[in-house]
Amino acid sequence: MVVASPNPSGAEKPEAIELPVIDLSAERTEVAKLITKACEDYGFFKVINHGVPGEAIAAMEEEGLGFFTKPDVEKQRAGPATPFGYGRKNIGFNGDIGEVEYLLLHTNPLSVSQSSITISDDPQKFCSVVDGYVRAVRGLACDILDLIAEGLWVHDPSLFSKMIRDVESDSIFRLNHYPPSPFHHCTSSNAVGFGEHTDPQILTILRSNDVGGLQICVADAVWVPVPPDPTAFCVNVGDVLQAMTNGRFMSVRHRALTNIDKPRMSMAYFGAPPLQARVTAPPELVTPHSPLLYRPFTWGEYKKATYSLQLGDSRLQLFRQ
Ligand code: GA4
Repeated sequence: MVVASPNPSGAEKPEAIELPVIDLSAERTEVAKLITKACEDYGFFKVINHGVPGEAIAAMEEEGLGFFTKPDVEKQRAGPATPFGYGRKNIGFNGDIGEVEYLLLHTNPLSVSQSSITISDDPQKFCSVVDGYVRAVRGLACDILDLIAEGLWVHDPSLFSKMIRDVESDSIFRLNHYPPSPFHHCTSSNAVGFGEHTDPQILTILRSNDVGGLQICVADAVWVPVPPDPTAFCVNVGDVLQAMTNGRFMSVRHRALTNIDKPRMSMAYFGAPPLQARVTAPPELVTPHSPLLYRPFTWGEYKKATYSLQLGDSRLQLFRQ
């Protein structure tokens, strides 16, 4: 079992932080400013009044729980994750492990319908629930990306959102289930469910049940818990957005720990460009004072690098110029 590395010795246990909470029903220009500031200062924020229907969330949660409570043999029929499908403990292809089981799906409807055959006894229902949820969170991600373009004064207001609206978008959807797991006596640490990493894509829209576990890494490697909030979505900047904002936004490291007594289930939508899309910062964000930080690359190239490395590796570094 992998246990959480403690914070630097002598440091007190960090208090949970309250991420910036952004009310999407507030005045647009103000919201754009707040989101941009949150992306610069934290790389993470929460949104409320997000417009994702409660029924779409509840139905997705029910499908997820329905799957994870199935007997092992049945779940294994949807695996192994290559990378899509059901996975357990193994993350990626380079030896990363964690106390987690998951379903990883491509959001393309054809792919969802193929995967659902082994996931659910009612594949059609499963597909329509995933489709409803993914449409709603994709809409939310696009709204946020348009607000970001506004907040950054980028000329093309849909510069970021058009990448995930594209029918060829390589966006994915993940359900993570962290079964309760015992406290590690020797180190007094919780087991690591999903090890530290940054998200490679543009933007992640995450929610969980009422059980904590998410931690984000703030300056000097201090891990700070983010309390669960099922009424909100937690949004974070991915590596591609860090590159496209020429390093103005940070794709922040985060991880998930398990709990001793309660199961955590999270659902994450990762908005990504099409494989052949070119990723680079627009000229407005490149100045003599902030020259282009990363060489232009395609999402396909970046994804290949991601899968050739381990979960915790700093892959964006390889693209520095
Ligand atoms: C982290 C973010 C997403 O969950 C994910 C993960 C992917 C996987 O589980 O297949 C990766 C990981 C994630 C980054 C490094 C590589 C790829 C596991 C791994 C070791 C689906 C993604 O896109 O990148």
